[in-house]
Amino acid sequence: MQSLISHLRFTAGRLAVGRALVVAILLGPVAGAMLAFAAVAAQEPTNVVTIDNFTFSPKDLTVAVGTTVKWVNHDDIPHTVVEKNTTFRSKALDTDDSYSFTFTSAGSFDYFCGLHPHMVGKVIVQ
Ligand SMILES: [Cu+2]
Repeated sequence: MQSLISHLRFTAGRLAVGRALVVAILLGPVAGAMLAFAAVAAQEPTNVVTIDNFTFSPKDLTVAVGTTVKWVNHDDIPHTVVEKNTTFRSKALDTDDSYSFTFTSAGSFDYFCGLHPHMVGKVIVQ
C-alpha cells in the first residue's frame, strides 16, 4: 500500500512537470515574440510628423532623447524641414518623400519649411 501511494505521488509529480513543460513550450514563442517586439520598440522609437496642406502635424511633438522623428510630405508640392539653428535640415521632399532625424540630446527644436517659412513646428526632446 505504501509503495502504491509513493508510486502515485511520483506519477503526479511527473505529470506536473510535464504540464509545466508543455505550458513553457507553448508560451515560449509568444513570450519570445513579445520580448523581441519590446526590444525593437525600445531600440528604434520613431515618431512621424506628416505634412498635409502646408501644415506640420502634430505641430508640437514631445519625444524622449534617442527618438527618431520622421517627416513625411503628403502634399503634391515640395517642402523642406529646417531647424532654426540648422541642427537638422532636409533636402526638398517631393510627394511621399520622408526625412528622418534622431534627437540625441534634450532641448526644444523649432523648425520651419525653407520654401514656405510660415509653416512651423516644434520638437521637444526630454
Ligand atoms: Cu513647404
